[in-house]
Amino acid sequence: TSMVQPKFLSKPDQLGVVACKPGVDAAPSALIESGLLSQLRNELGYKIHHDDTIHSYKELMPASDPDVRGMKNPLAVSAVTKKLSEQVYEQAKEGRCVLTLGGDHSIAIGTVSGTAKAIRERLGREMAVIWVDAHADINTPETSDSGNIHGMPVAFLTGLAKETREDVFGWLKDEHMLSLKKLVYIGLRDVDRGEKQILRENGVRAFSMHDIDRFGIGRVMEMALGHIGNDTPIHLSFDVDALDPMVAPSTGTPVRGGLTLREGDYIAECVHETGSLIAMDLVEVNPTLEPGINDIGAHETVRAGCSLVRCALGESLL
Ligand code: 6HN
Ligand code: MN
Ligand code: MN
Ligand code: MN
Repeated sequence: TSMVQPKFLSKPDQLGVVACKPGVDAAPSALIESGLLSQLRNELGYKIHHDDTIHSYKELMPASDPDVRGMKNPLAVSAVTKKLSEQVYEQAKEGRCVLTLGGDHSIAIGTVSGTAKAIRERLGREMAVIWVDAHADINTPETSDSGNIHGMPVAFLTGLAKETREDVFGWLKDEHMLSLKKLVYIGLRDVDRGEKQILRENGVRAFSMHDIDRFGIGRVMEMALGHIGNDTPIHLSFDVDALDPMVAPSTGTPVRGGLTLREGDYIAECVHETGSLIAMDLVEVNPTLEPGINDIGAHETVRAGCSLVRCALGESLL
């Protein structure tokens, strides 16, 4: 066989798992109940480090949480992502790959900052992020129409959005940051005007559905990984709404014309093959948003999510 040798993990057979549900209540439990962690353990051979808790972080929720610069629930999201950042950091600094089951995409403020800090400390390197999503999630509070922080995580992680208030993401320091040069998008098809301007002005590498149609997913992955380079740890942040709503309907902001199941799995497989994967987020799975009948949509979405995770962690190796 052709076992992939992880390049940046000191404990390649060990997986840190963080399960948290802010924003989308039922997702981590649905993923875990459908057997995801036992599959990773029994079929892929991972030793799993998990506190057997699905964190809701209720203890961190403020009594009152008025908007700041138009952001909704700023204190709650800041406190939760700060805590999550510490949890992910604790796992990543051990040299394990870290899987986070969310939660809406605002949790990436926690996960990416946590791995970025751990990788800097352990290896003295800057990591890259592959953001697979229908959306760019790079609004600043000022460009956002919705005020929803799940549309802003990339802006905070790259320093495009800044806040001095410690309790409103001011806890994000230099060691948590991601370079805009080390960010690659795949699957974009619903990008706000202000976001397009940000992407253009900063020369961010982005592969839209149009690019996937033109070049095929194979070429797109070659180009995306080529941009990141061989010698860079990769954090994969996968928003399930990158997939077409026909195959993953149970999500908060579905956009038609997305990735097929195979294209999604292929992205995850290619990232696995690099040997550079150090963390993955699976976000925006929301089984309570049930557009189909008899739970079919929720079940299919959970199945698709599980498949993405297994592919990123090496399932398809022959
Ligand atoms: N997601 N661009 C829109 C906004 O509200 O800023 C949608 C964001 C969706 C976020 O899917 O993770
Ligand atoms: Mn997203
Ligand atoms: Mn999205
Ligand atoms: Mn939009």
